[in-house]
Formats: sequence, structure tokens, C-alpha cells
Amino acid sequence: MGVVNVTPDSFSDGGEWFEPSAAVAHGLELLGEGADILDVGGESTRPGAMRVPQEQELARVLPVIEQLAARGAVVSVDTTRAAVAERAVAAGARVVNDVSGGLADPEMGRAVAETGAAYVAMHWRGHADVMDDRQEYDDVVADVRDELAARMAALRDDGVRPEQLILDPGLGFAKAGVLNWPLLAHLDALYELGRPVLVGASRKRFLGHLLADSAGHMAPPRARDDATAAISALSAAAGAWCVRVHTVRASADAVKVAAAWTAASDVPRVGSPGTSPRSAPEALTSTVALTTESCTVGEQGIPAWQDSGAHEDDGRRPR
Ligand code: PMM
Repeated sequence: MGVVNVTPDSFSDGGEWFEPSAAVAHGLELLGEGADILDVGGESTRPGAMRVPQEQELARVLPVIEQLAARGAVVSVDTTRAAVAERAVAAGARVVNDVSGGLADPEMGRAVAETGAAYVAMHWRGHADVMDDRQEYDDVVADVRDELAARMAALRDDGVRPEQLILDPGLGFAKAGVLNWPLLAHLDALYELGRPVLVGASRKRFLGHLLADSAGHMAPPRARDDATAAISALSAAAGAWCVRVHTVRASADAVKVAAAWTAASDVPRVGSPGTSPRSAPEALTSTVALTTESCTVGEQGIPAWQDSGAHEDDGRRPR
């Protein structure tokens, strides 16, 4: 999933693609680099950011979504507002990416149920102006899992079908540096909830801390892209459904590497006694195809692997 921020103030690329024509051109560039989904957002969620009025958010995202969808892109809208989600889906978006998991707008569940779009529910504890004050966890992995489970139940009560849901641990949202690593290391805890998982680590502060120089200065956002690609590889190998990134090429390659690596570990070694008749290259190709398909969205806006049933053949977790 490639990020198209139509904002003047996002933390890593604010202002760069603020004009609709620049945002569309950037989206097309990301598709060329291998993005399967373009995530268009009109409101910055960086820590401390102030809210943008709804009309302004709509004016930013709608023209970009219309044009990218008209060119055949699978578009996601990054919004916490039900009205924006509805208008975005009418303009061609097939995924609603809500960093609040439905908490910011009580109408979101109903809107998602009515549109039938795929819905990314991220773990969230409050808007950008307060989230840094809400970082108390007993066990960050269990708490995030349980809070997402509660969101799933509430969304179901609003009519959202479980098949519409994709879950996201919300890296960096109400989570300071060290709190993010256990969530990445234990993605399997989120798989217990039975839905695909999206990982959004791209250029985040915890990577700036990890890559700080010897004087302790954080690496700037753009200097975090290689580490982002490393997280993409590890997330894909650990079974994540999708990674949300600012630069796509390295992460798209990383996901392919992870798929090939994982496929090779699933088949007996070629030439060893008792190997199956299926050759390793053949097995690799079929799994890579499944993996590439898995990050697309089906006709009803439902993640394609849900429909394919391909993962049921061998009992492996879909990626
Ligand atoms: N992070 C940001 C924005 N939207 N959506 C999801 N699902 N997951 C995330 O981690 C996420 C997100 C913040 O990054 P940006 O300001 O660079 O877009």
C-alpha cells in the first residue's frame, strides 16, 4: 500500500503532493513501483496535529481519489470521518482506512456496513493532540489485541461484516519507541483475531530512534526508508497481509523476497531423499502468486485471499 498524503503537514512528506495533480502523479508513480493499493489521506495524524475541517478534507481527497480510481487503481481513503468515507467510496475508493478503528466517529461503523468497502481498523487511543499522553499498557501486545477485539465487536454490532475487516496494531499511535517492537515481534497475537493484518511502520519515529547517530540525533524521516523495507520483509515473512509505505519499490521487492523465502522453507529440499514430485521453483512460483494476489482487494472490497481459498490447501496462514 503506497501512501499519497494530500496534506501540507504530514510528518514525513507534508506538502509534497498537496496539489491534486501532483498527488495523482505521485500515486501513479507508486503504482509503477509495484503498489497494489494507494492510500489517499487529507488529514495529518502526526503527533500534535490539529484537526482539519471536514469540507477541507473532502476538497483535498475527492479529486485525487476520483482520478486514481478512474485510472484503475485500487484506492483506499485514510480518514476517521464517516461522511468522508462515504463520499470517497462514491468517488471510487474500495478500502476505508480508519486510524481510529471507528472510535473517532460513531457513524463510521454504519457507513462501512452500508458501503460494503473493506475496512482497516487501527488500534487508537485518541487524536493526535492527546495520543502521546495515552501510552500506559500492562502488556502492549495483549492490550492492543484486546482493544482491537473490542472494536471488532462494536463494529459488528453496527452491521460491519467480519469479512470486511483488516486489523492494524497502530504503530506510533499512543506508542513511544520501545512499545512498537513487541507489536511487530508478536503479529501472531493479532492473527488470533482471525483477520488479515496491515503494518504501518513507514518512516515512523521509532525508526528514527533506532537509527540515531552517535550524538543521539534521530535519523530524519527519509533516512528511515531502508529500515522500513526491512520491516516490510520481516512483516511479510511473519504473515502480514499488507504494508503501508511511503516509497514502494524497496518494500515491494522485500515482500517478494519474503514470499520466496517462506515458500522455500515450506517445501522439502530439492534432491533430498523422499522429496515430493513438486519442484522447488514450481512451489515458489505458486506461493509468490498467492502472495501478490493477497495484497489486492476483491470485487466486493474484500481482501482477495478471503475469496481464493488457496491458503486452505496447505494449512499455511495467508500472506
Ligand atoms: N499511519 C499513519 C497514517 N495512516 N493508517 C494505517 N492503517 N496504519 C498506520 O500506521 C498509519 C495510517 C501516519 O503516517 P503518515 O502521516 O506518514 O501517513
